[in-house]
Amino acid sequence: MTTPFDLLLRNVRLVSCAEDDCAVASAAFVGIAQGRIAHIGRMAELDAGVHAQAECDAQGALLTPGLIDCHTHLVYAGDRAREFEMRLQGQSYEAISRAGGGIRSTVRETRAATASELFVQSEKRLRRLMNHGVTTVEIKSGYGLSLDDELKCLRVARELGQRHPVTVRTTLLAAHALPPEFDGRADDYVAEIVERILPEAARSGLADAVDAFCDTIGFTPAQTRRVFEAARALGLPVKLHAEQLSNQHGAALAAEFGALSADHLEHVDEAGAAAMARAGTVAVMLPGAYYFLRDTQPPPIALFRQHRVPMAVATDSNPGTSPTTHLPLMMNMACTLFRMTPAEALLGVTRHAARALGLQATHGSIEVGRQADLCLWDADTPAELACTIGGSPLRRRFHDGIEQPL
Ligand code: DI6
Ligand code: FE
Repeated sequence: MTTPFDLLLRNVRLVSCAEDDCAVASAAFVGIAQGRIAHIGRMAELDAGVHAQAECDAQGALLTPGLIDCHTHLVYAGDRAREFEMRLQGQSYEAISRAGGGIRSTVRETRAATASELFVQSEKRLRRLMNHGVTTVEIKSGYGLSLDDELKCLRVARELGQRHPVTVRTTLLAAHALPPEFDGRADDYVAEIVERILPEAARSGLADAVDAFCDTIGFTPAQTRRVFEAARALGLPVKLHAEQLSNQHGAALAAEFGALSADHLEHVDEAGAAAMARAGTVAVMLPGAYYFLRDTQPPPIALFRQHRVPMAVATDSNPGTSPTTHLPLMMNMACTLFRMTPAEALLGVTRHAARALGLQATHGSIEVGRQADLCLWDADTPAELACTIGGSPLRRRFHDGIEQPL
């Protein structure tokens, strides 16, 4: 332990998330240098002469990796409270969507907003996410649905990451819904995505991955395949909104393309889960959307366990089906609604969420050499984190080894 630390966290209850059981190591210390984890050990072994620029005595508080929200639609304008009322009066999400509401109503407002208006609205949501422990967030486009508007949203997402102490990964989701100017011409819109939007997003370096919504109110498996082929040709990894409302065999399609993740998956079958396991595709659970749509078919957690498909948990933060910015609440819902264990829920917002973003070599666990993104909680166990409904036991948050004000 000769290197001096920039920061030394003493006396933590450490959950590294490097192991599947999320075991807690009490009386541990973590030394940080140059934004990375430099040393992990037991307090009893801590050299009294160790030198650190800054120190923090955690007094036994729980230390976890910083939380990773691996599926959000954070950049949009307006809200959909009116549709919430319509659904309370008995209209279904699909019916509202088919009548021109749903995603399309957010597209109208997002197109009308300037980049700086979008930035201001989205920044509020980002701050809330961060205040609940998020240090890495994936942000999708998908409410622009034209070349200029999709790029506008991706630029806002990138700028959010540049102006705030949080790591942002962007995903192009041009295949989210059919824009009105392409009514009845879905294949033409897919051609627009494949020939213009995707190449421009790749050329400008604005997209880290490509996603599509493969469902009855989204795009067909054949159209999704065209988007995936174009992404592959440009060297971009893919993800998929799959099997949310019906089984389109999207999970198997995603696996065929070595997708980072397939997300939602309420209606996935065993062949889909097995294909994901073979491809190393992460299953992203989105209990907020399940709850908000009052869905009744939970994703087959037992099947994912049986096939050893890594499970992540995310907010799906969006105005229509999951208007939330509370990732610890999603951990609670993953347990109460989907019967995941608290350890699975914690791995779902740390190590497995990192994998869903292709960041498994650097993020998602507390191990020497990893990014020093950390959360200190007023809690003793992972179960306490997952047990809270909507509170915020976060005490301190570190990004790149630097403490950030809450
Ligand atoms: N599935 C979802 O849950 C969100 N997008 C998607 O493909 C919903 C987006 C919205 O309703 O605005
Ligand atoms: Fe989504």
